[in-house]
Amino acid sequence: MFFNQDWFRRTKYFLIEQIVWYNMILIKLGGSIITNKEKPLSARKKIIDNLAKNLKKIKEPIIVVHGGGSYGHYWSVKYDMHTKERKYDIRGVSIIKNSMIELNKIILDSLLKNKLNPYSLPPTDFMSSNKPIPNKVKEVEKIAKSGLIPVTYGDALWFGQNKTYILSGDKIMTHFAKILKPRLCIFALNEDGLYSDLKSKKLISELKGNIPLMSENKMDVTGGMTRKVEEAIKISKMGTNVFFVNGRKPERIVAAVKNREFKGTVFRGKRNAWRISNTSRWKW
Ligand code: IP8
Repeated sequence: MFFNQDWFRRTKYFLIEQIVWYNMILIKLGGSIITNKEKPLSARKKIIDNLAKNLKKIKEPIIVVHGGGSYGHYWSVKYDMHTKERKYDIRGVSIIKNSMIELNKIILDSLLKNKLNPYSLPPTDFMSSNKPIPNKVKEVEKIAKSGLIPVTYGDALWFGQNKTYILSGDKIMTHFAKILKPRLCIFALNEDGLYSDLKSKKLISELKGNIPLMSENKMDVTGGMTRKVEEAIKISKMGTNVFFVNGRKPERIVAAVKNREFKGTVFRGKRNAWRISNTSRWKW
């Protein structure tokens, strides 16, 4: 008999594995999409609202991480604070932290307005010096599965021994991906994805091999696009697919989540590679 006890047992474990494995989605809202980096302390409220409206269409647990944009980065540049742990000006640390709370509040208000249930989580809730606390990160997953949307962000953090540092939201994505093994990671950018050539804006639909040169932004203390690509590569090597999509077209985020065709760049996770080659649903 094909449908014997062993078949049911194996199918049960396969399904459990799928549920445990493909548990949730990590979404990073880049600082350059949620704020205007040319203008200090300016949030793009319409874009944030539009992102929130589209996040509402996702029927899976999600965790949102957002960047600093013209809030955190603006003050980090002013106080010359960077990702390397040092004895920075404590006034700067306070002001950077405060500005990130302000930006976080704008994101939370927008999610609430769009009938989502955000749960603000400053990174101090799951970081100790520059390391994630695995048990705390696992709690974040439980919060997401309860229907709340954990919302965390890049921040100025205490390192220890009177040192502080800037933790990038991109780095948080990697910490979370390593511990939580999400179904996929999405970075919402102010661009369609990664370009092979900045002038012609030729989009790379799938990143394999060489990494293209990227322009540096002096307003960005955490490394801008270069950092994002580095983290995306790390995450995809852990086996999770990573998508770069344009946050101005948030329907692309929804399409990516729902396995529909979308415009963007994919960093294919090794774990998923065999699935992709065996299905025609993935169209990039
Ligand atoms: O924009 C940086 O986070 P990122 C946060 O995700 C601060 O790199 C405080 C500059």
